[in-house]
Amino acid sequence: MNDLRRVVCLSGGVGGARLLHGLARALPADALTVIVNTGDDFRHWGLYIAPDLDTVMYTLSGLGHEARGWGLAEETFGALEMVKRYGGDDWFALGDRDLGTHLVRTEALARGETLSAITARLFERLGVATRVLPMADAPCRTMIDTDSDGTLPFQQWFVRRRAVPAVKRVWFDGTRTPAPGVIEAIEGADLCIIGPSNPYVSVDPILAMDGVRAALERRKVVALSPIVGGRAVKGPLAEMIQTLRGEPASPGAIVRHYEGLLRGIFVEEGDEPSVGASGCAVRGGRTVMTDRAESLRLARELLEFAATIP
Ligand code: FO1
Repeated sequence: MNDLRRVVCLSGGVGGARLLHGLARALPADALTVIVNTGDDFRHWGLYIAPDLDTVMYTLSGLGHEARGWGLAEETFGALEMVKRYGGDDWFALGDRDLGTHLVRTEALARGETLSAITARLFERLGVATRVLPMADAPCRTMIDTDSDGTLPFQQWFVRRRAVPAVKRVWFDGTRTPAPGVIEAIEGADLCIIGPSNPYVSVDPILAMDGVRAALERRKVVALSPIVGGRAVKGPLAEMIQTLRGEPASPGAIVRHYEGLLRGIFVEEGDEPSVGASGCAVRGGRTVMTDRAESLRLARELLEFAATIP
């Protein structure tokens, strides 16, 4: 583990960010590069919102709301109350302090600064040393074809409709050009980690960028399972696996979803048999991150496991 100089982690929001908090502490300061899903990004109240980047930023800076996983710990919702009184859109809860992030980012984008440059600046201002890259500078929106509600942009499906409409298909609308540094980071990595994020809506958008999957195929890639005992740690993943793959949710289904990409998967103790004879190494342990000490313990165990894989 100690000779790991360059580690890349692909991450969505809450679950991925919790692992990152541990990885950032388990690894030397300059060893970790994070590539974050921006398929969730959207415009709301005229502002550019990047939920997964912000979840990662607030978590790594220690400012995040630990139990909820997204947004800031010390937060009020006065602006949201006023929007509600005016009859505006109140289904997406932007906090008063969180609004500061969106105002600065939206203004910088309007001035022509790139999302990756803004991201680097905001993380630095919050004292985060980890290198964090958005998957792309231009928009690529995750779209959800549903049985009951037609096609919905991700946040409309996930937050507004509470992920209730059954998913028929997930697709990506927009750029296929990765942000500067994404491919180079993967190509230079000793180890690539896929965080415990939803493969369909958090990791696949990153894999859809030109050259990302091909670059990963040439590296050692390990994942932390987002499925524990047949259920998703958070969100609608178990139902999605059942409807989109026609099999029960399990770490084995995650391995098969990534189609040969994974050299190893770290799963909840007892879930090992689901992976079967896939050629993918398996290690069991405790995978649910209840607090920051658990994130660090799990990050260390994941790195130790990865070191055993040739
Ligand atoms: N998730 C919710 O379920 N409801 C919300 O009102 C909500 C607001 C919100 C505001 C800022 C932000 O950065 C994230 C927010 N999230 C909210 C989380 C977010 O939409 C999702 O968890 C991710 O997009 C999925 O990774």
